[in-house]
Amino acid sequence: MRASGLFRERFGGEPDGVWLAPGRANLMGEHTDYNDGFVLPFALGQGVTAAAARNPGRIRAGKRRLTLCSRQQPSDMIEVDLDGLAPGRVTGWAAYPAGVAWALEAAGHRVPGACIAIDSDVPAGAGLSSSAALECATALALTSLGGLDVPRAELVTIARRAENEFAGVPTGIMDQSASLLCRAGHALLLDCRSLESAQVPFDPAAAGAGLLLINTRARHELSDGEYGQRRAECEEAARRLGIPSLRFLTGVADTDSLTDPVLRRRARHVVTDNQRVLEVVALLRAPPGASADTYREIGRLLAQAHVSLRDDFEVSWPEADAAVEAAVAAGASGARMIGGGFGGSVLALVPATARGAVRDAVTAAFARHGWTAPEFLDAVPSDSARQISV
Ligand code: GAF
Repeated sequence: MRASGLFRERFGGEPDGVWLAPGRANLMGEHTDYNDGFVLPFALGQGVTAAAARNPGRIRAGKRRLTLCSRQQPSDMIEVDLDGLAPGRVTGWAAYPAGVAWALEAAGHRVPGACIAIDSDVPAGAGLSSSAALECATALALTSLGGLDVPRAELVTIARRAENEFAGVPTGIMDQSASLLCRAGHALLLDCRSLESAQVPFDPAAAGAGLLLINTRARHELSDGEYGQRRAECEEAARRLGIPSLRFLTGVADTDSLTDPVLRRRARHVVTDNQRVLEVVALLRAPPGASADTYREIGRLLAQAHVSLRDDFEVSWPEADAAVEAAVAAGASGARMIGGGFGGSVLALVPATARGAVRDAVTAAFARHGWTAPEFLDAVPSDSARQISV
């Protein structure tokens, strides 16, 4: 409850409540969300915590304000006027919570002035959706403090709008959906076209396996242009194929008419990754329940997905390739880069008996390259955003 401690230190008094929103890992379906495709993320045990209180005492000159501080940015105390809030007015990390307030108001929900203290145990820049978690924790805090009854599905679109239009980062809808809709012991199958979702039982520990996240410490930024370029390439491929989005591809053969080899590779990744999502879901749902064999098959699909992201979508990076290779050589059933790419984390599916060997092998590979040692986190499919104390 370090956010409550920070609240007391910086604002004095007790928060009215503490809300937690998790980061996410994605089991399958990368760069498919903005192509109207399928994704299969799960929420992590790690998350962003917001300790918050309504602050009538801080309403000066009739203005409603958000006052924001963060344990990760200790020198900041940021004041945001809620009246007249507009994209571009707030930059840096505070753009995410301020953007949520803006998007809530744009959707017709009047946000109260509030003091919010933020803490996080999701490593930033590790491709684990710390930004979406910050948005979703803020969204729950502001709606609860304001007595606003906003359905989760609407909060997902509000948080995404904050990221796209206020913070100016052109993401899809996966990360906010994962943070707000996932359930412990499950992955979330989301159809990004219809926005229908389903909970898929996902409990590798019950079959003697585990999920290891390897933060390669190569930092990734979604705002640096490569992500937007991939989006644009996918849109161009769909336009040349005469379909509304790459979701409408039914198989690899449908990409043959693309004469541009780069666009053909991008489209091939999207169609095959959509298929892999559905294959993983079928494996997890097959009776009598997921076994060690199921997880070996899922591992095989993870390995295929990494090759597709590396060679067809070209979003992998050297540390991720080395981590995947070392993890699989040391006994992981499969591993792949997750998230937007160009930095961040690898997800490895590892039999419990091989966990130590995989960690050692990846650490040794990084040392051989002279790279900063990787960070390892256990990924346990966890619950979505919630209030954790009153
Ligand atoms: C990032 C984005 F935020 C998601 O919307 C998604 O596109 C992902 O990269 C790639 O699958 O996490």
